[in-house]
Amino acid sequence: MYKLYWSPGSAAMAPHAVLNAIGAKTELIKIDDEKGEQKGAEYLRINPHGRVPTLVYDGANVMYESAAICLFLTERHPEAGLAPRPGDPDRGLFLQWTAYLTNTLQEALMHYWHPGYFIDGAERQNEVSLKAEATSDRMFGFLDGVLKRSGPYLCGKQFTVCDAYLAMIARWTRKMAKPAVTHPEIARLVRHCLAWPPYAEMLRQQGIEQPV
Ligand SMILES: N[C@@H](CCC(=O)N[C@@H](CS)C(=O)NCC(=O)O)C(=O)O
Repeated sequence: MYKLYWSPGSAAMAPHAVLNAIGAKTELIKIDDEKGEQKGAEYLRINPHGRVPTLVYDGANVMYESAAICLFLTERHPEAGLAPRPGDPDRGLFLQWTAYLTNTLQEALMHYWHPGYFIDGAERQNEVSLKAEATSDRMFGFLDGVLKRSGPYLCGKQFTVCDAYLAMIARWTRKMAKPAVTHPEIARLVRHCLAWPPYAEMLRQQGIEQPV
C-alpha cells in the first residue's frame, strides 16, 4: 500500500515510525545520501527537491514533507490513535505543535546541519551553525517547560505523532555541546519513544541508535 523513500537518521524517521505503528504493508526504499542518490535523476522524478522522505501511496500518488506525511497517515489511519481527530478540541494544539516542530524547530536544525544552504563562506557558515545551536537549545528549553506544565506529552495526556517527531529532531542535536536530552522532560519523552515499539523498530530498521 505504501512506499517510503528514506535515508538513515533523516526526516524520514517520524513517518517511518508512523508506518510501523499503522502496520500497513510498506516497502522501504533506502536512498544512500552519502552516495548522493537523493540527487539522482531517478529519485528527482518523484521528489524534485532531492530530499527525503518521500511517500508513494495507492500506486502512483506521491507526496513529500515529513510533517505532511505524518498528518496524512494519522488521518488515514485514525485507528492508530496517533492524533486527535478533526473536530476534537485537542486538534488545534496538535496542529500547532506539528507546525511548530516542522516550521520552527526543524528549521533551526536545518541551519545547524546545513548552514551552506543559507550563507556562503566557511567562517560565516560556522557562525550560522553556532547560532542555530543556541536557538534550538532555547526552543528545547521552552518545550521542556511545556511538557513539565502540561505533559506528559506535547498534546497533554495523548501520545501523538508530534512526540515521535520531537524525538526525531532531538536526535539531530546529539553532537551539540548541549544535546536536547540534557533537558529532563525532553529526555523523558525520548525514552518513552525509544520504548514505543514502532519507534524502536524504525531505529533498528534504519540501523541507527539514539542516545539519551
Ligand atoms: N522539510 C523537509 C526537509 C527534508 C530534508 O531536508 N531532508 C534532508 C535529510 S533530513 C535531505 O534529504 N537532505 C539531502 C539534501 O539536502 O541533499 C521535510 O521535513 O521533509
